[in-house]
Amino acid sequence: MDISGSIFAATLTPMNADGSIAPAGVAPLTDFILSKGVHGLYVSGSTGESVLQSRSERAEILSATAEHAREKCSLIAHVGSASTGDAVALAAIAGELGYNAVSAVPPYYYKHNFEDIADYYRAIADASGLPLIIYNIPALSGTDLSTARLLELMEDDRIAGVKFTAQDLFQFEELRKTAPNKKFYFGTDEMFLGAAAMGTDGGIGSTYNLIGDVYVAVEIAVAAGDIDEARRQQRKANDLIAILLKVGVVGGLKHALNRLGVPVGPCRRPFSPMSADGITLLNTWLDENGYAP
Ligand code: MN9
Repeated sequence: MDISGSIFAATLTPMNADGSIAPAGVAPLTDFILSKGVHGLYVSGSTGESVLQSRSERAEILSATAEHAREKCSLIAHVGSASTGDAVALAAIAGELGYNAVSAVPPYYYKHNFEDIADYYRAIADASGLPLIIYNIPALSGTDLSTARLLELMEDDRIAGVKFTAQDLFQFEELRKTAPNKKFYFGTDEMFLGAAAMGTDGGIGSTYNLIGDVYVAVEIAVAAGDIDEARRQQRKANDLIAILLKVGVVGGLKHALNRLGVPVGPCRRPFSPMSADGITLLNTWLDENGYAP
């Protein structure tokens, strides 16, 4: 099955005031994201606070998203977990729900050897029957797969590519050049232009929930050879990202969307509410850039 489109929002998970999941919030959030021209959704990943959720909560969010968005855009289900059993169960659900692909971080917390990691990915591919995108995010997963190891995993036909959330554009370009039949999506929003300039199959990120149109514009400007416009757009994103990195990326994005009337609620603990200073800083940017309530 094909994964069409190149610009994917790594979706937030709507929650109620008490931190329980709010599947009813998925439809308005999806509609807001798609109204900005984004091509698809990457569901239940880092931005979705998935590691703070039970398997059944994640399944509910995967299901609510598929029901609302299956006919509207490409869907990638992130099913990665510390446990192969949980990842496999979610992968099977994603297959039944009509997702276009699954994705997974390497199994985390324990330091697994490469054979264990490869076995985990094979089990996920078997369970979903869908193309599998490896989610490489060494800063959070604790596993830094080398170029050679990523290429070794991709010898399996079912492994369709990599979501690359790291900063090494040299490694990214090497991977893309060496495995031209696979898809490589860049996941560090603040450097999307760098990846687009060197060549990428697309971008998947957290800030695409709010400013997806900016990444669409970067991609179009690069394709047109308009580097000045591409830089202007990336600078706009980076002004926001610099603030989000101070106030908290997921909490800041949820605050911005709530303020625009897209109800996504708070983050789940141990994430704490934003400080008053953080709210003022972020509101100032939102007001000055066309995201006032
Ligand atoms: O992969 C996100 N990474 C993390 C996606 O969640 C760690 C990115 O979209 C970042 O949130 C973004 C801001 O640093 O680049």
